[in-house]
Amino acid sequence: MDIDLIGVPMFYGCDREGVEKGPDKLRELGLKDLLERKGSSVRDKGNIDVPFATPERKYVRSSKMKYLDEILTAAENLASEVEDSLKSGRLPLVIGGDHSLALGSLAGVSGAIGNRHAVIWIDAHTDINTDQTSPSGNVHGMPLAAAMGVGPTVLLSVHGKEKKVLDRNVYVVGARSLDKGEEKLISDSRMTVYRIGDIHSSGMQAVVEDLLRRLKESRISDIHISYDIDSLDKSLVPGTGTPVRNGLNLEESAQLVEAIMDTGLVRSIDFVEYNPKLDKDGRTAESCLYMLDVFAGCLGRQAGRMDIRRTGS
Ligand code: HAR
Ligand code: MN
Ligand code: MN
Ligand code: MN
Repeated sequence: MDIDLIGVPMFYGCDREGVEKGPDKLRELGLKDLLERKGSSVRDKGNIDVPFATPERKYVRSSKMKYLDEILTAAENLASEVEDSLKSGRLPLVIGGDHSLALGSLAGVSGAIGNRHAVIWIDAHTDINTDQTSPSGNVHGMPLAAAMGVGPTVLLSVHGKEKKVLDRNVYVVGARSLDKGEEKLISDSRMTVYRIGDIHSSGMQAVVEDLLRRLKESRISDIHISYDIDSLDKSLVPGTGTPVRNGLNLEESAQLVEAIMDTGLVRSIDFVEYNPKLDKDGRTAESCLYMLDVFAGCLGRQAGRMDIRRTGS
């Protein structure tokens, strides 16, 4: 696969420093080399521009969404990069940074592909809060709602006003830490949520089969994966801002990622929430590299450029 590596050195969406070092740390640990060894051709586009801000900027624009201006600027910059990569037939691999970057990556996907794609959100959280339901004001808990057209206009209007994905084409896997407003949105929408309880009672294989069947029934031809490392169990990722117990193990996560990747329909990927500053013993880096190796193996088996044809949204 022809891959564009794009770093997003940003912590504004989680309001906890260190996660902005994620992209450079993963480069230092040999990410490009890893992808190339497995057979991909990689162009490192570097880090996107993220405006500098001191804590005084936190509530300047909004009392409910921290660092809103900075996050929106970064999202616009990222959306353009992702859209350009897709239009040139390359797969954008977006490395965070916190999960608010998905506002930009999903806007870029929608700019290039339209609204026929599916989003698979692998996460302990569903990230479907709005400014009204968020308990924290942290925008990394809001991007998936915004992408589906739910939330404040300002988050919905990144790189175009249309919905970035249709709720019936949204799948969350690994969820186990949800807020009240998020539960309400799940029951009011057509999104699919595979919770950790479902996964542990039926097994990952059954979840994967159900997911693939639904994608097929919906005639999905393009997929975006948004991989939040806190989907993994707390013990595997101490170096992330909001670790949650009772999570996926590496085998389950690899099984899931391989099944999705091997559809051959994945066009773009986010890999987010690795915080090197919190990773005291290197355990989290190890887990990240394990999962990136899984992605790399799948990507390496898929040759060349992608053919993206835009449909109306
Ligand atoms: N649901 C909580 C909030 O909105 C925490 C969500 C954030 N954590 C993440 N995102 N890492 O997946 O504040
Ligand atoms: Mn997340
Ligand atoms: Mn555009
Ligand atoms: Mn999360």
